[in-house]
Amino acid sequence: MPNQTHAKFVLRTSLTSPFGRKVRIAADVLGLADRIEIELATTVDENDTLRQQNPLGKMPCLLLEDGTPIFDSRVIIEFLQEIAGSHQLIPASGVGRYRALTRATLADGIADAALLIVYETRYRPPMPPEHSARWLAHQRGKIERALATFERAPPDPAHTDIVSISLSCALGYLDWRKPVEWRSQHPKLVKWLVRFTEHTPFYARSRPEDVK
Ligand SMILES: N[C@@H](CCC(=O)N[C@@H](CS)C(=O)NCC(=O)O)C(=O)O
Repeated sequence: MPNQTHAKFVLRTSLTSPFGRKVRIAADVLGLADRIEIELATTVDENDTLRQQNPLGKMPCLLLEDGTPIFDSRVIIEFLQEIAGSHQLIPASGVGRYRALTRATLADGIADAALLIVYETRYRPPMPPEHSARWLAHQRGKIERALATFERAPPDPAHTDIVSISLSCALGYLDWRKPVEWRSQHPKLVKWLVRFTEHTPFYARSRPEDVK
């Protein structure tokens, strides 16, 4: 891979994607935002070049200057951290690294399950107008167990890392799409999100609700 020290990148994402939001926040925290141009992507459009860039048709996808695609959000954040010469978001090694990555995966699982609930409506034929109750309960179970785990041990709100970025974006997605009502049952997480938002101002500036 050519030297990336001064390179510019293209980020294929929508502004409402919780996973794209993770990357946008990470880029801001790492001081790389002005080297990343956002090119909006639409996952339902089969003519969108996203499907050539990432055959899975998922966003976010980062493009290097030579067109090399990098995905998924966690891999992009690893890449951005490396070119920033930082270990702020993901520890370099040791148990701390794998603990952070595991907790970040748990937080991403909330957004994954929430998306699958939203997609169940989007992709289901309109007639007969039936939801698959078992499928929805299966996804809600994942969300509830993951939220309960974070409620017992929220991250440090004064530390912006892969865990807090992933969790804040997952909670932001729950607030926006409302596949479950999470706030009444998770007072510690509600408090955590307020404090995280104060500590990481770009979080508020990247809200999907504000996207026109
Ligand atoms: N593990 C992936 C998940 C990405 C993902 O699911 N993105 C959604 C949008 S928020 C998507 O592209 N969905 C389209 C599809 O699944 O076809 C990541 O962390 O980037």
